Amino acid sequence: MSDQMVKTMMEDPDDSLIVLSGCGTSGRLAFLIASGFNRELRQLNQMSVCSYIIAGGDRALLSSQEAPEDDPRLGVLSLKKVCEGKKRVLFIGISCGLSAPFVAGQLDFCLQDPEVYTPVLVGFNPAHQARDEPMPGCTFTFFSVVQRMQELAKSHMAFLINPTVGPEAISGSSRMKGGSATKLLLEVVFSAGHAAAFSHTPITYEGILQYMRAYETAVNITYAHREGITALVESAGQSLQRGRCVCYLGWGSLALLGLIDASECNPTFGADFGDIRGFISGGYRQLNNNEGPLASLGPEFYIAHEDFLLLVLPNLSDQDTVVLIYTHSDDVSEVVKMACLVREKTSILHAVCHQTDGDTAASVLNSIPSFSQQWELSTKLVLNAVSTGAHVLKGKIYQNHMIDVQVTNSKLYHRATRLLQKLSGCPESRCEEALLKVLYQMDELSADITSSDITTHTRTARNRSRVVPLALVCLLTGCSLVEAESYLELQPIIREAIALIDKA
Ligand code: S6P
Repeated sequence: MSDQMVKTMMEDPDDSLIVLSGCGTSGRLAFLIASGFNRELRQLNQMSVCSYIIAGGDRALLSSQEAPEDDPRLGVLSLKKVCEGKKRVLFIGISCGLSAPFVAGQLDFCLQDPEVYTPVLVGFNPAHQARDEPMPGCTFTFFSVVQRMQELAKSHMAFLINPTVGPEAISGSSRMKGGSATKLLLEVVFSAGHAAAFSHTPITYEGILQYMRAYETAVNITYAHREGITALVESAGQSLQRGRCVCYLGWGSLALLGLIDASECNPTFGADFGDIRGFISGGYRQLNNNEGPLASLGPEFYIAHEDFLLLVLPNLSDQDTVVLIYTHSDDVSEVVKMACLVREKTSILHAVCHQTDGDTAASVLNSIPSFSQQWELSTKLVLNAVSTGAHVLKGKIYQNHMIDVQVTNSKLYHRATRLLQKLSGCPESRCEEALLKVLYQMDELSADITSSDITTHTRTARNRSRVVPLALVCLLTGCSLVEAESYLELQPIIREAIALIDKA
């Protein structure tokens, strides 16, 4: 049904708008999908009909901005702004865990004005597991919003797309399965709406199944390259273990997947922005984001190949890994030129290259989902494996959990506390206390600190690193914060650091 809505919107682009919105990786995928869809429409000389919203604005496309996720009012304000003057809005809120207050605020706003807004929620938790925690300044929770949507879904005034995709390979890392499922599902919905609006192809169950199967084939082909992916993960892991870097140099829309994967490493693994970096041929011109060039915000936002050549390449050594990401339809001579320049500095050079087997131009153009959508998914899977695998090798995963997670919003604060409980076996109150001691860098907590709210704690967390590993070492060994810091400095892998302390 939501694909029917997409069709209706496309037939009346002047008064209609499709808005995709999310936080963190869900917002980045909103950007990727909306941009891809608008590009397709432009190629058909049609008006763009899609907009994206990412919590924290465009800087969140490339860097970690976790705090705005907690703000439902900010979500509403940004939604009102993009929808000004529109008579019909299909709002697609993405929250893999059915948890982001930013998205809950937007959905609640849509539910209050059904004449204009049709809300769709995309996520991968069963509805009864939606977050039921009070949000600042709100009378509703994510869960209560989901309940209202379920009611309206009966009369097709709202839609809930929340298949269960199973647990993530690394607990909590919704960027992987959740992110891939978001891309796949929404592209299927959009492709079906698109085909119905422009080539009068009726939307059928079989048609949808066929789109899904094309993605299934893309996934199977990708994982058939096991050896290649393993070699890539090993090189990237070695580079990170040696304190060196991994650079993704991409062309076309595939480069976006590199930028996205790199940007996730900070909040997910506590990585430095220089550890894994993405660059895109054409820089911001190719990115075509709402707010335009962001390079003035600092080196984290230097994304063009020229920036790589000027600022990164001169310092590369034989221990850095470079990955070229392109398709046979990109300017391959440019790729070769880049490969030669990189080779002068490092021999660890890999390529993720996509092409069709014995294709004809027609099959490339007519495929639904398009080849570029399938290549994007395939690239996402490979790069997710590379960055996750490399961080596993670096010791950033402890018992299948992302242990060095940032504690910069309420979801992550609760996750960190639960993680400490699970891994240390200590009661919740002791774990939270250990977390706060690391955040405020003191062995005894003052009453001022213990009575502060989570927003204050998560704000303080912005300037801290290795918060959860330090708290865990303190809890498991009973050592002081200063001792834990010095052991983790000597041995960043928690298991080994604990063994060192036990031996001492
Ligand atoms: C990705 C990372 C975050 C989430 C963001 C939104 O691995 O965990 O950046 O993308 O917190 O999560 P959700 O559940 O609302 O999609």
